[in-house]
Amino acid sequence: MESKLIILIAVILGTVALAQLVRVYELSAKLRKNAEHEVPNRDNVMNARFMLVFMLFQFFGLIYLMLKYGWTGRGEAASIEGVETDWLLNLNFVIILIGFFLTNFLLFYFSFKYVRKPGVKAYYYPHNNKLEMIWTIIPAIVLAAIIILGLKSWNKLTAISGDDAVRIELFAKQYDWTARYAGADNVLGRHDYKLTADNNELALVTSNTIDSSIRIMLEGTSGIEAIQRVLNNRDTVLNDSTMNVLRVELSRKERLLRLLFQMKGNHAKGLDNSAWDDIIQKDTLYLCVNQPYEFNFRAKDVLHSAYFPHFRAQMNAVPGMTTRTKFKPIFTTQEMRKKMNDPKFNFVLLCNKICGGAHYKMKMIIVVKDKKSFDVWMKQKSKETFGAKYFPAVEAIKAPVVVAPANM
Ligand SMILES: [Cu+2]
Repeated sequence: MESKLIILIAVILGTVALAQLVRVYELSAKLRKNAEHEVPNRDNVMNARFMLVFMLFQFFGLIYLMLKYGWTGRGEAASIEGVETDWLLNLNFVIILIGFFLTNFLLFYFSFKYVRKPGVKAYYYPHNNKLEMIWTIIPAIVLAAIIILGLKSWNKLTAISGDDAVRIELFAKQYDWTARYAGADNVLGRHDYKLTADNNELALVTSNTIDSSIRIMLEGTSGIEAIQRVLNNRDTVLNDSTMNVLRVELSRKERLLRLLFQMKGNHAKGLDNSAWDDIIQKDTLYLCVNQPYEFNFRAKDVLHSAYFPHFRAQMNAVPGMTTRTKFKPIFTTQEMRKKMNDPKFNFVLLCNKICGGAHYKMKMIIVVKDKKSFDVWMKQKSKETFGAKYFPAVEAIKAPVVVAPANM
């Protein structure tokens, strides 16, 4: 508080002192019989030289930084697609650098060269059609080329992959990533947010998960039957507002139950296996070098953005829709550590949208293994399928006898 007051007083006193200085300058100019607006030639020439110095400072500063940090400061791309994206980025860099040197040279050198000289009057030159054409058409062509090349590459990156690509889903929520490998059949099981439950975090659709959700909705601790019991209990006296809250909750749950029964009716049991063999993986994403991957993104709550800086890939994860991108890693984590001369280096998946308070820690380590050690890991991991982990006795579970009430 005290320091703020001192700063405020200093600012006020500084302003007063500045005003007084200006006043002194004006009065002294009057004494010297100079017009106030007349800038001495000496000052003009000095400013012109400063223009030149500033230009050289910018140019050499940029060149120095590029020499020190690599000319775009990005390091080597670790995927095939990344190499192509880098090519596009480099092209943009070249164009920007040409623009930077050209425009800044014209701006600062001409300010120096055409400094006002006593007795010389400026030539009045208001318009030139040819020049207008040149600086409209050239940037238009350059921009069109950049956009067309970018769109071509975007379409390629977001198209559905061929059968050689392994499919992985990345599920984003505040504040972590969950990966889902498509399993033995390389088909990701379907999902429906209405099935989100403790034992089905990713809301995968199978006959059993639908039945399980129906059971929770009906018989769970805050399920329909529990609410009905409270409402029908004559021994407890509830006030009107509590009754209303319970009734609203009941009708909401009944509506959800109807939707679940509808889902059950429409569900083809044949699709179950595509979800049962999926493998859910948290914290670290393991990839195999030289294997093409197709990533599908989903968000549970708000917008997130999956950002793989070393693979030069980025894609938004949007609630209510699935987005997609792909890449093929070309270096293992070990190889990259050697390249970067950093024994602790790791590839990462980051969230690149400010998605909430703990956004900064929404990160997943990516380990790229060689084929042999990846296969060893996958062999172990493939026992932990969605079915085995969350519905251990899938085969044994008989379709529970849950019948839609007649009025639904
Ligand atoms: Cu996020």
